[in-house]
Parts: sequence; C-alpha cells; structure tokens
Amino acid sequence: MSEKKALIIGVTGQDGSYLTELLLEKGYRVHGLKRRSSSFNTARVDHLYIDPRSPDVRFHMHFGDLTDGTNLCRVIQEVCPDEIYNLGAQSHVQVSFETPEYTANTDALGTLRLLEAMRLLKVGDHCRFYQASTSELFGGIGETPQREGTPFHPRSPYAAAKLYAYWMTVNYREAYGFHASNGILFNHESPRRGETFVTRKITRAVAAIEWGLQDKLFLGNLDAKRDWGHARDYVEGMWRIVQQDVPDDYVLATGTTHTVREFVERAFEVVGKSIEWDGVGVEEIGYDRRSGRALIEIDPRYFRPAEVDILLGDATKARDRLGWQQTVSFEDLVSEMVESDLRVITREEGRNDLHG
Ligand code: NDP
Ligand code: GDR
Repeated sequence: MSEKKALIIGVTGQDGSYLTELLLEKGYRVHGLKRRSSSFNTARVDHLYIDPRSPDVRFHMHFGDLTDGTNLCRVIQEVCPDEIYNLGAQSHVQVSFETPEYTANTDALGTLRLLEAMRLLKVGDHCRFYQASTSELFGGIGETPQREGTPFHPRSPYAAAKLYAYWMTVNYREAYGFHASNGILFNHESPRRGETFVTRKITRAVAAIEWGLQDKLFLGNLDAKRDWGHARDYVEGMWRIVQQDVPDDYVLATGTTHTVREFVERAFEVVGKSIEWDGVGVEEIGYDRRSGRALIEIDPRYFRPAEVDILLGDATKARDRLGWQQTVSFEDLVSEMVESDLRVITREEGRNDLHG
C-alpha cells in the first residue's frame, strides 16, 4: 500500500506534536501548518524535524493560518492529503472572552474554510477530515456524565465557535458525503500542555516554588471539576476515529472527574507538601501544613464571566466501537507533569512570569 499523507492544522500545539509522532511511527508522511511568528513557535516538534534536503524526510511544515482561505486551498492542493486533522484553534477559554471575534474567525470560520477548500478542490471524496471538538460544547449544564447525545450549551465564545465548527463538520458529512468526524474530547494534558492552562500553570508553579523561584501560585475557581486525561492517549483516539469506515462523532474521556483544588493538592504532594485550606471565597488561602507558609491565593482576575462547573465524560461508544481507552490515571498524569517541570525549570533557567 502506498504511503499515507496527513495534513495537521495546529501541528505546533500540544496535540499536534503527539499526533505527528504517532503518525510518523505508523509510516505516514506528515505535513503540518504552522503560523508565522516573530519568535520560534515550533519547540514541541523540533525533535521531529530533519533537514528537508535529506532523502529520509517525512515531516514537512508549511506556513499558513486558519484565517487565510486561499492559503489553506493552496496547501491542500499541494499536499493532496489522505487525512486532514483540524487541531488549530485559539484554544484558551478565558482568552476567548477577550477575543471573541478572533476566536470565531479562527475556530468557527477556520473550520468552514478548510471544509470548503476540500469541496472546491474536489478532495472530499478521498480525503478524510477530523475536527477537534470539545467537551466545552456541553457547558457542564444538565446531564452528567456527558455523552454523544447530551444537549449542547456553550458557555464561552470559544465553545460557541466550536459549536459552529462541530455542526459544519456534520453538515459536510450529510450534505456532500464527506468522511468527516468530530472527536468530542474532554480535557487532556501532558508535560507539553500550554503554560496558561490550569494544570500546567499549577505544575510549573510547584516546580518553581520548589526551586525557590516563585513565592505563590495565584488561581481562580478551585471548585471547577474536569475530566483530565493524557494527550498521548487522546491522539490515538483521533487516529482511530479517522480509520473507521463510516464517519461519526465520538466522546473521548476518562470517566473520572476532579476539582482544580484536588489537582493542586496532588501536585504539591509530589514534592512532599501537604496543602491545608483556610478562608472562604477570594479570601481562601492554601498553606503548606508543615511550614505554615501560604502557597496558594485566589486572584479574581482568573474567574470567568461564565464558568463550566463540571465535566465528566462517558466514552462507552469509543470503547465499544474504536476499542479506545485511556491508560494514564489522574495521579500518574499529575506526577508526570510535576516531575517534568522540576527538570524544565532549573535554578538557572527559571522564569518569574508564570501566571496565565
Ligand atoms: P494548543 O493551544 O496547544 O494548540 C493549538 C494549535 O493551533 C497551535 O498549533 C496553534 O499555533 C494553532 N493555531 C492557533 N491559531 C491558529 C490560526 N489562526 N491558524 C492556524 N493555526 C492556529 O491546543 P491543543 O493542542 O491542546 O488542542 C488541539 C485542539 O483540540 C484545539 O482545537 C483545541 O481547541 C481542541 N481541544 C483541546 C482539548 C484539550 O484538553 N487539550 C480538549 C478538547 C478540544 P501556535 O503554536 O502558533 O499558537
Ligand atoms: P478549560 O481549561 O477551560 O477546561 O479548557 P483550563 O485549564 O484553562 O481551565 C480549567 C478550569 O480551571 C479553572 N481555573 C483556572 N484556569 C486557568 N487557565 N488559570 C487559572 O488560574 C485558573 N484557576 C482556576 C478554570 O476556571 C476552569 O474551570 C481546556 C482547553 O484545552 C480547551 O481548548 C478545551 O476545549 C477544553 O479544555 C476541553
């Protein structure tokens, strides 16, 4: 069989880097779309890059942007992929309240631009499409655990933009017969998680506090509950979704949920600190039980205009039809992230700007 070609939009992100590794291992030729940036933005995939002049090269990058439709057309035409994974997005929920129009342009219209490019170039009959949909679509309102049939109630500009992208993916499947599928993925993390998402912010802070580079960790809502898995498991699920004969939509989740507070406690436990809480609301403080030192404080800047209180997924359909299952426990995920950040943040190289 001839070598398969995949095009990954958002290749420089957390999931893009793990998916690139997985597809290269499977023998694919991988093309990724990267944005022009004034500073380096390829750190997560640099280890996969080899000189493009080498005969062994199977990983290629193209400049592009989801807000630029002609660019997307040109790249798809040049690459002629068998599979397109749309992982590109302004993916930060809180930032989407400050940049709703840009978020809609990238996350909603960007998906439409890709689907429309596939239609115009007439590649929809042979090229499969994966859309990175999200548990944020559910909004944490109503039925728990959330599954494929649970009604959507987006609670942020990000979620509303992703809702449009979800339905356009379904629409191109129904209207034009595209092999287009949504993965409705619950939160997934790793040592490569962006530093301003709460898990990585916490694990970086634990490491920086441990190395004496930071005094305190400032957080928002400690009581939000999330279903946190490991990103490596979730990119395996994406690939399995695309390999199905019939396109469909699938929830990927661990089926367990934890509060942000529990994540904090577990992360400090990895470095031998036991956290005790005192106070209420914005006055609440987290202490190290042994030293009595205040390590966590609440900063209302991190509260969201509308919060998603609880996410807990039911991935029965993915388990039954894809044979997919997450393999990393919550405890192991937190340990891996803290241990990685202890290595990354050294006394010499520590940064003080760790809030996000
Ligand atoms: P990241 O934020 O780590 O990566 C997002 C990627 O999209 C980056 O490569 C980023 O480029 C790129 N990107 C941003 N804006 C544009 C644009 N205008 N044009 C082209 N590319 C752009 O996200 P994750 O890897 O964590 O998530 C991957 C996808 O899955 C996202 O769509 C996210 O919304 C979705 N998702 C994520 C979940 C999670 O828990 N991680 C759960 C459910 C869904 P750059 O590196 O230059 O910023
Ligand atoms: P989320 O991830 O919004 O679930 O979206 P994030 O880690 O940003 O927030 C999780 C929860 O933690 C609370 N929180 C804080 N969040 C941040 N970022 N910073 C803080 O200081 C802080 N304090 C408390 C939040 O209020 C929230 O309840 C992620 C993204 O990857 C999306 O792209 C993806 O679609 C969803 O997961 C599933």
